[in-house]
Amino acid sequence: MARTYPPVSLLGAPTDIGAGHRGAGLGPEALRIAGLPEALLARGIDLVDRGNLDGPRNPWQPPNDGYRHLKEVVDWNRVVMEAVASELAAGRMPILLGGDHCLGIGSITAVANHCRRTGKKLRVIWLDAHADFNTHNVTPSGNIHGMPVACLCGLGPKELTNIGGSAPALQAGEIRQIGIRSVDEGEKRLVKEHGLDVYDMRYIDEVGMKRAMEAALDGVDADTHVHVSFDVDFLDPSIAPGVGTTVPGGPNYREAQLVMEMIADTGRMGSLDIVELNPLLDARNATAQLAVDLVESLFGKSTLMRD
Ligand code: HAR
Ligand code: MN
Ligand code: MN
Ligand code: MN
Repeated sequence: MARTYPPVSLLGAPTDIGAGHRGAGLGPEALRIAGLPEALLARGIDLVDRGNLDGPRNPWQPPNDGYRHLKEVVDWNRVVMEAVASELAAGRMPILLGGDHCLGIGSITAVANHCRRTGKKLRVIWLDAHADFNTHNVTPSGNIHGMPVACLCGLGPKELTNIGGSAPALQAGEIRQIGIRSVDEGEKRLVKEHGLDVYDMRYIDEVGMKRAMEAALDGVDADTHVHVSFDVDFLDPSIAPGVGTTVPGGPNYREAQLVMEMIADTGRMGSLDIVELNPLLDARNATAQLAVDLVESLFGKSTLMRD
């Protein structure tokens, strides 16, 4: 049976406020130019592009007390959280076009609050090369895009951990991380302490992507809201060079497709972030085009034999 999807809203968040390289702020436009709206419309999805959100410019300052641009990061995340919340309240599926991954704080806080309000279970599928579980004490960079998962789990400055009204926004048990292959020393300790469920590349090499995704999606049922936070640096840099922090040894094209197809098969995706795309580092927008291709699979493009 062909699936039907809820109406979708595209929300652009053109900022690199949490990143260590400039350029992720151009991500929303690169995804549009790569044909994201048309691709979803062609799949029969009821789609509205809300255009771009507005927030502070990037002052490009060094870290202060272990955080770069904390105030601006908070401002951007408030804007994102409110926009995502209002789409969810209207029964729509928000797709956040980042922007760097610090925006996952606002996006996922809004999703978590929505799930509490509606009594849904939440499962966050975090596709990334990085665990993004740094705190200001252990961060090697001060870049807040390395901290969103920690903030969501209650570890971080109160302006971010409490952005949705109470902390933590998320229980560690609500998140599964896939594709991880770069975790800083202090960050490793925190990931273990907090019991994050991590399907790292070693695990994927050993058991295969199919079994990793079966484990990550285990327990997803009709009452579950699946949020996908797709950091484009999840992908192997040989197929996705257009990101600020490439890490070798990521999923190849087929593995990435399988991830998206298996998520699509659950029929439970309720919200999505596409983050860390950096068009200034890309080769003729190829990484954006690949991201669009993979998002089509998230919306069931490849289910030919299973409909
Ligand atoms: N772990 C490093 C740091 O915290 C690099 C983080 C890079 N982050 C992202 N998001 N691209 O996953 O500085
Ligand atoms: Mn990330
Ligand atoms: Mn990353
Ligand atoms: Mn960091």
